[in-house]
Amino acid sequence: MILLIPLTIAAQPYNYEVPSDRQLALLIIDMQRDFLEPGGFGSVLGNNVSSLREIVPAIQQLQATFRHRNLTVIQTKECHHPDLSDCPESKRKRGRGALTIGDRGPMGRILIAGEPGNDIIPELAPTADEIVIEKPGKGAFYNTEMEEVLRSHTITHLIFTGVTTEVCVQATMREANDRGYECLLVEDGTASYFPEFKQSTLEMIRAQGGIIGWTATTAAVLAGLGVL
Ligand code: C5J
Repeated sequence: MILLIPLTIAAQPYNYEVPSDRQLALLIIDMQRDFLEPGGFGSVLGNNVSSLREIVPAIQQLQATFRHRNLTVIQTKECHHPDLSDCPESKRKRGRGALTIGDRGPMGRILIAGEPGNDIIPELAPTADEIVIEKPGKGAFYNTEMEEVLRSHTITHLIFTGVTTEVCVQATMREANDRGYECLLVEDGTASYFPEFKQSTLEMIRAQGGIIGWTATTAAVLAGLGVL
């Protein structure tokens, strides 16, 4: 018999209730070298990538807790096929930097699946049995198996972490919300190259009674899971 453990997480704009921990998944969005290390996609777009590392310890704590409780952890990677058949020309042209998607940089071809720079950072590397969804878009539902994966694991509640807050994290959270998932964004588990965009995103999500979902700190999520 599987024990159903309900959870309550202290969140904004009000408590986040999960009927059973088995319905909960941790989503780690795009914690890839391409976004966190010099020479990757984030830096060729002109961003200072160093500040994004600040969220790594918080995500590590959540990842370890979910693993320990045998709860679902899903990572995503933004990437394209080597022949770029899944990359719209409009996306390649955007940014107008010296290098673009598919070009060779110091960590291999930028944003291409299988290249060293496209890997998840070693601190958060998935185990062999964890789910990693490769996505060609900003949202993780577009052109991926995300919905089938969530359904097959009977997941209804999603805890969001990763980068960048206002691009891939927010896009995925909005896609999930429209599909009926109950979404919570971890305030200190997400980062942007633009701190003010992160702050605005947190406020947008939880405004109007939680129009897109909830936000909470890592400590509150861990307390809800009975860890702290
Ligand atoms: C971006 C992402 N910022 N993972 N991707 O292009 O947010």
